[in-house]
Amino acid sequence: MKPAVLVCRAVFPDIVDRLRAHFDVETNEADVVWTRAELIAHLQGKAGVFVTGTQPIDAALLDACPELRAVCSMAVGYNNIDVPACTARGVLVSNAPDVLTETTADFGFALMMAAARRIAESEHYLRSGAWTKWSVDAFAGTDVHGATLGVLGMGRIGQAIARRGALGFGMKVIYHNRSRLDAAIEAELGARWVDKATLLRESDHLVIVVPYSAASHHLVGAAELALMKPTATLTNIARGGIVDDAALAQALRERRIAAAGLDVFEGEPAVHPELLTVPNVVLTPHIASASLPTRRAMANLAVDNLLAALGAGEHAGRPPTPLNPEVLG
Ligand code: 8YV
Repeated sequence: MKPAVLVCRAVFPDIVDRLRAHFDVETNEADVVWTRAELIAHLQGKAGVFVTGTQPIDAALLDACPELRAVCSMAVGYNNIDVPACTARGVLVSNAPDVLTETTADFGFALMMAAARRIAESEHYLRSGAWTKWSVDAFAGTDVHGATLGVLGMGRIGQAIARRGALGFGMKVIYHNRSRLDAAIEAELGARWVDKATLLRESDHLVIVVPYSAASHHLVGAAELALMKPTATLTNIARGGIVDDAALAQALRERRIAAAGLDVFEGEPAVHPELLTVPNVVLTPHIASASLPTRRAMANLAVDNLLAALGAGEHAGRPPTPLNPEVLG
């Protein structure tokens, strides 16, 4: 009998077919966002599950699904998965790094530029019919080229954004991260490590790219926003909850910072109501990795991992991007 696996959300059918060649596959063609109880019900008898960045996989769920052997996500961020709980139960976990780095960095840069140059705000103005004459200072924003780019979290995506800023836009790059980059990478990016307060004080454009964890919850709140320049922008493409959205909305309304670009939100898909009414923020629905080729690459990588974790396919027994490889051996 073939092992049974579950694909939690609607995924490119041809990519799901790669699983069907080896497994009995249950899919969610209707793309229903299952409750926890529904997810547990669908997981009964399944040896593997394909998840996205939103299905919570924790100890209690694992205990309710004792046949589960592999949890393979098409997201790079894995704060929805309790990896130690999986490891303790011998369940392999994989994420989907690298394949989305450049696409996500492109989007982070676009959001930062849109905030700095007031693109969304001015587009809404035009669409509303309010544009009746050209004016010298209408929607005058802040420059990106030559400005100081501050990167909070200097992993793969942070470095790709820094590279765009330094090489493409002549920006001075400063960053804050728990660990410093190698000197050679700092030199290539022209990036200087600074403490968090210096990063907040000196950045003209702050881009947040840290993973979410208890330690990064509200890493940027009222106190941190108070350190920023009134002309600065803040862009968050990491996870909701890293920025205190209520404090950010207030800072934007009071023009204590100039503008923000947000792709992720606390409690998304709900968005803090104050953010929906302040004009100087660009809001997008968690789409930083959403180019078609990249979303397909992410899904294919999750499938590669699921096949391999359950002993099928060309990488059988050797998932390409495991988070807890110790369970394999
Ligand atoms: C995904 C993401 O779109 O990879 C991540 O961590 O946040 C996004 O790129 C989403 O989570 C897909 O599952």
